[in-house]
Amino acid sequence: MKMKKLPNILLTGTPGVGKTTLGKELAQRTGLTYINIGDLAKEGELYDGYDEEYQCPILDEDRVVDELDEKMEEGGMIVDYHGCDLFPERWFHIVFVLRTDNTQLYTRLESRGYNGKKLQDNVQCEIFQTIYEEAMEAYSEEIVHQLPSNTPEDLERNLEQVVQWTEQWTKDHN
Ligand code: DAT
Repeated sequence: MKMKKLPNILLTGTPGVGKTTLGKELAQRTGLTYINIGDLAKEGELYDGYDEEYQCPILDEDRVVDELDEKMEEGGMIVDYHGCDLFPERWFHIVFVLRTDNTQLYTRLESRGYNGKKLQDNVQCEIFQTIYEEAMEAYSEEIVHQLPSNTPEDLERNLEQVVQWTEQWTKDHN
């Protein structure tokens, strides 16, 4: 019996925009598998050195890609990461870049315990739409979509939209 084809979805954007919140709920509603790259790296210690400036380990991108490649080939994955140009383009059928207003993001990151340069740099990353531009360069522009992620209403609207897209994609490919 042939397995049902399911899409791979990338959720990306500056830390704090709501990728994890959306991704986990999306997995519940669609039955797709949620993968948090930060958690995966931590579990497998997929690191290559330590960044003194930001006080965090540096991701070993090659090992992350190797670790996931087989699963991604099977399909049905929701990947959550605050970067997007480390993954093979062929992995994803759609890319969502979540966007949050600066003041809102500042508050969220502050309550996460970010301060000083780390807080400033992340808010600036959002102001300069760094991840959106990274996504537009790394993937075909037609598959890159921005999602506003400021309020619970935004979250619900995004959920409904992505669930609907997933159902349509699955219908079209089976
Ligand atoms: P990320 O995974 O992008 O770092 P998160 O899912 O952990 O972000 O969310 C960061 C915080 O913001 C968390 O406290 C939940 C809250 N949040 C997420 N999406 C939201 C939304 N649409 N409206 C209001 N708050 C939201």
